[in-house]
Amino acid sequence: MQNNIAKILQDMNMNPADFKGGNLDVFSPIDGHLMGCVLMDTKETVDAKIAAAHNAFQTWRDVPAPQRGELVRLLGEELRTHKDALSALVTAECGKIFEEGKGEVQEMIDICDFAVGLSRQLHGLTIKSERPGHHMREYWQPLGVVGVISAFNFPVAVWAWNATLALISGDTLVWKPSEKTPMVALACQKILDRAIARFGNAPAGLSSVIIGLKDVGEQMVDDQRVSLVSATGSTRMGREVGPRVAARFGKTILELGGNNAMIIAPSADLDMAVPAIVFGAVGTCGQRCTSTRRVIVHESIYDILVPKIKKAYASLRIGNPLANGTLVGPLIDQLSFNAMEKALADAGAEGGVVTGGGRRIIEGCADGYYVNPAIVEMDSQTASMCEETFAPILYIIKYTNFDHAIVTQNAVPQGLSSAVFTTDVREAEQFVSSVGSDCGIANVNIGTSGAEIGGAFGGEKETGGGRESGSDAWKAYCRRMTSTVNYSREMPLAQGIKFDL
Ligand code: UN1
Repeated sequence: MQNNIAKILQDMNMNPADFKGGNLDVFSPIDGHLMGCVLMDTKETVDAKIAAAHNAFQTWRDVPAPQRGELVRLLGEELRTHKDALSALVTAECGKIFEEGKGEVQEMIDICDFAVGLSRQLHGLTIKSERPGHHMREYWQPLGVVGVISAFNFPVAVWAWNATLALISGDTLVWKPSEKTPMVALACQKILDRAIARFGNAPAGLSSVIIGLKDVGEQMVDDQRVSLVSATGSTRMGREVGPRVAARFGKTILELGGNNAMIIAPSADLDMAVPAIVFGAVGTCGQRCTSTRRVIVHESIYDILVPKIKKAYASLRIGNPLANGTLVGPLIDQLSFNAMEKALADAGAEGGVVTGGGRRIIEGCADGYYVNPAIVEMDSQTASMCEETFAPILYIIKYTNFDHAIVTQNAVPQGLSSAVFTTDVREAEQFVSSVGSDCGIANVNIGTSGAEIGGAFGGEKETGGGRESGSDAWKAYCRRMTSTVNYSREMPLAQGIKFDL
């Protein structure tokens, strides 16, 4: 494994020595070995990086947006060159299977392409004025420094969603990655630095990484110079970050916990539903914020669907995520494993019938926390089903009435992703109607996870309400300006007010 890492770093022209001699140990979830030891930022270096980003903003905001797009285009090229190596490092550091690691880097490449096009499309509105000889317009101006907080489970794509949109919008960046995945963040910085070198004249301090624990993140969150904090992680984290940023009137994009459900209707095509359920529930070892956590299945097909899911679970290849053919890698660490065990114990106490669960020892990876993905059959939606446990636990309950299934789906505090499997057009349309799913993502005949970058990504309620990635999410990285221009020779007031001097 250690040799693998050295080879991966070499493939990215990175020096393994850069990851030694620091004060933050990085362990691979694959086998628990010490991958590296990186240097944490101090109060002073965090301050210097924010100051540099703030300075860089003064010039970057004035670079024409399509030129800013050129930098992002070069970043996309560098990512294409280093896709396999970066994907392998993602796998080594966060444990997702190599195929999903590549998918994550592909999301980075896709958002680069999207942002390059967008850099020529940062358009505002023209609005008809009520006054003669007046033009009213809306501009989207650069906002400032964007602080990104990202989680271990999508350690590079989430940064790219934010960074690319911020850069083309004219913003600069400071990134606080999860303390569990600092190496991939430093690798992304190297890759961006290469693009910046090719670009030629980007201001110093345009984008930097700050490494450390909670205190480093808090310093960034509280810094007045950081105009927008885009934070991805737990609802608990969002509850702290949101009010702190709001207290200084900063902006936030919060992308927090999910508790995503699939409703499986009697007319569903089960050959499609089963793989979608299984990928949704066990992909990334159940550690996506979009992971499928609940299946709400019509009683008439329960006894057909559940055995099919169990059969698929029995054939899952669990093991080293770098190995060919593995479908389920390890959990991130022991704490995650403990949380899974506790959730399963709670489910049992609530009357759930648990299949699977428990640790699985993988040869050559004895210190990794591999688990048997679990299925919990419940009579109704219980308290523990309303919590997000970042692990492969799939709760299954029956429904009799479609309206009630939607109510059950919505009756959790989170509101990220949802799906219905049905071939009944009425059910499908109801699900995406105003009285349907209350989530930010509502899919029909597609699973809850694996969203494309082209749509706005995020969710409602305790998921935080933010939107990243595609559609018009870029507007959150901009300052909206309304401008009225009087090109007449009169000075009329709005609302017909007379104020004759
Ligand atoms: C996350 O888990 O934080 O939709 C993001 C998906 C991925 C992104 C997940 N495109 O599953």
